[in-house]
Order: sequence, then structure tokens, then C-alpha cells
Amino acid sequence: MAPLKLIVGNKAYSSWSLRAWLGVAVTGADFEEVVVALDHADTHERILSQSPSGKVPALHIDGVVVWESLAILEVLAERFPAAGLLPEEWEARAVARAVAAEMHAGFAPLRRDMPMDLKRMRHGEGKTPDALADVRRVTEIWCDCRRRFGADGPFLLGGFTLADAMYAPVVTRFHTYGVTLDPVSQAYCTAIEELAAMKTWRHAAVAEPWTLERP
Ligand SMILES: N[C@@H](CCC(=O)N[C@@H](CS)C(=O)NCC(=O)O)C(=O)O
Repeated sequence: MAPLKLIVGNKAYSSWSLRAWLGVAVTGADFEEVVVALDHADTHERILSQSPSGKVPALHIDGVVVWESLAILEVLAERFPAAGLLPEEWEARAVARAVAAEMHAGFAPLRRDMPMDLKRMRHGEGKTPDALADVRRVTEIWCDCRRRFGADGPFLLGGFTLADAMYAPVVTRFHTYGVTLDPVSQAYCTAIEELAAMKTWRHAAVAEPWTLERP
């Protein structure tokens, strides 16, 4: 297989990019990374030359371009089955897909009011009633997954799967905005933050030259 190429946005702010990047990172495959700075005059043109939707992330794999973070994760799960991005057991696999799809399709208030920001702590901001309702649903999902499937590891379905990639930016948001969590959710957040790939991404995000006041 030719090396993969992943197009991402600013690591400090592009939560959709983080999801796909984690998926690629856990496959262990060689990949080229192209970072396109968001909110610049040429951003749209640069992304469009690599991604037909005009959005990041986009994955170039064996001559095919795949866009949409969840589709990228599904393709990676299919092409790299040993990476375990989808659990083997059918019930866990079904739930992984359901909670990943719920993240992809929903939680608009959480995404609007607590945008990912790896450059600043924003305690005291973002905790609108609608965002806090999303926090309750997210932590309900996490606690349910951990109770039902968490015996074999610290992640939602035990081992790291595409569901964890989808929720990883939410973990960073809870940290940035100082959201108080139940012990199970807090332990899950720690497991995500301790991932080597997550530390690599965060480190690169902090070193980026671009800083946005309001991501
Ligand atoms: N549904 C898409 C969302 C992608 C998205 O909105 N990406 C943002 C960055 S996080 C983007 O490309 N923005 C560039 C722009 O709108 O110019 C996915 O899951 O990949």
C-alpha cells in the first residue's frame, strides 16, 4: 500500500482533524501529514485542492480521496483490521458505530459553545444550558459503554476504537472549559489524554504559530 496522506487543519482548533489523525496514528502506518491553516485567505482554495468537500480532514489512500471524519475512520478500520478500530464482538461493534455516529451527527451546542482550543484554558466560558445538556448525554454514553464493555481496557469499548477517536476532542473540551465530571468519565478522560498519539498532537498544537481569540 502506498503511504497514506492526511490533510488536517490547525491542530489547536480542528477537532474533526484530530479524530481522523488519531485513527491513522493507531494503525501504525506511514503517513504524510499536510496541515492547512484555517481562517486564511487561501484556506478554502488549499483545502479544495485536496478535499472535494472543501473541509478537513481528508485521507488519500491508494489513489482514493476519502473525506468526512467518520468515513475516514470506517475506511481505516476496514483497511487495517489489526488496529482494532472496530471491536470484534458484534454488540460492541454495533455500539461503537452508534456512539460514533451520534457524535458525528450531534452535540451542536457543545461544539458551538465549547469549541476545541488546545492553546488556552477557558474555565468559566461555554457552560450554556444547552452545552451542559450535551455534557450530560456524552457522560451518559461514556458511563454506559464503560460499564458494559470496559473490562478489557480503559476505553469506551475496552481497547481504543473509532468511538474513542470521535470523542477525543470532547475530552480536550472538558479540560479546557473546566467541566466537572463523575469519576468514571474523569478516568476515561485521563486514559485518552495519556495516549501517546494524543500527547503528540497536543504538543504540536501548542507549538503552532496560529492563535485564534475565538476558535
Ligand atoms: N463533517 C465534517 C466536518 C469537517 C469540518 O467542518 N472541518 C472544518 C475544520 S474542523 C473545516 O474544514 N473548515 C474549513 C472551512 O470551513 O473553511 C467531518 O466530519 O469531517
